Amino acid sequence: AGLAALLSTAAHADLTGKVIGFSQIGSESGWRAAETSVTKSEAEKRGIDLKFADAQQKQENQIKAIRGFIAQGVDAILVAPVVSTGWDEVLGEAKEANIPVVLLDRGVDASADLYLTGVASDQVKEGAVAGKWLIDTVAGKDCSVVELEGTVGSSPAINRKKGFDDAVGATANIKVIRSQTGDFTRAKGKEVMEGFLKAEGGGKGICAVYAHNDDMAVGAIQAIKDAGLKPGSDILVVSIDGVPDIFSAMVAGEANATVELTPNMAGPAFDALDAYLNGGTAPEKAIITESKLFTQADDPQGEYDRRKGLGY
Ligand code: GZL
Repeated sequence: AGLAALLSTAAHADLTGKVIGFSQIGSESGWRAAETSVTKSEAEKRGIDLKFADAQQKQENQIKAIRGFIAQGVDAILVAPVVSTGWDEVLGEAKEANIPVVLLDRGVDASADLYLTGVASDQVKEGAVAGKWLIDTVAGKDCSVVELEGTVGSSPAINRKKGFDDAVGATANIKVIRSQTGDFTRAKGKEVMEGFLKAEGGGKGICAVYAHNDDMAVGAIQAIKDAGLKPGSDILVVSIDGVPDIFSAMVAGEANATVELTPNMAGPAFDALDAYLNGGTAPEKAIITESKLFTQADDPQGEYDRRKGLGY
């Protein structure tokens, strides 16, 4: 038992004292806030000195932060890239400085040798799971859907749109009639949904709203109620993340389905860095996290209780 304990502390000790920079997008959603708090606690557990930088959703702030980490000579850098393009130069600078970079929860259109690995969900699959849920739920009936897209140019917005649109596009009865970005925020999601409702005769013609994250869905739910309609029944609500507030909406019958996204991307990232920095093991280029569908039939109150306090 002594040896095992020794080994396990040794394993954990491997990142003790390491200085790791984290360029976080911002705090645009409940999920993002949870990712930040989980990353901080995972770093704490491993004795990592985490340098945290919040970019307020601006790529130029992320690039500045990454350059600051390089100048500090950190041991590694975590980046949640707000959009997928424009990273080659700064990632090249990190590579030049021999500092491994791990991407969290979003991808980049840059050559794979510019980062050690990425930890993210299969975002196309998330959209497809949401699409399949709607196909099964409307069961052949005609259904006009409005879509609240994530941040323009972000990998989740591109991929979740592809997954959902391809799935429902294969049916004859489900049609996406309007699609617009709500930038992953509640406020924008509400505002855009208000526009959709006005444009569609008060919403009578709308059968469902698909939101690329729960926060925009929660905003849309408010807009639907303000328009005198019942979210969850007059207009079905399906989204992605699995944050506590979507489960409380399900309890109230105001949301129907969500595809869960773990906020713990940092755990696998730190494990990959541990193996790389201390054992020279290069990880898989992509570490894919699970996507699980939850509906009103899946104990939403219990799911809410389980997630409350997890940093959301
Ligand atoms: C997806 C992640 C998204 C979340 C949103 O991996 O990047 O960003 O789904 C967040 O809540 O804004």
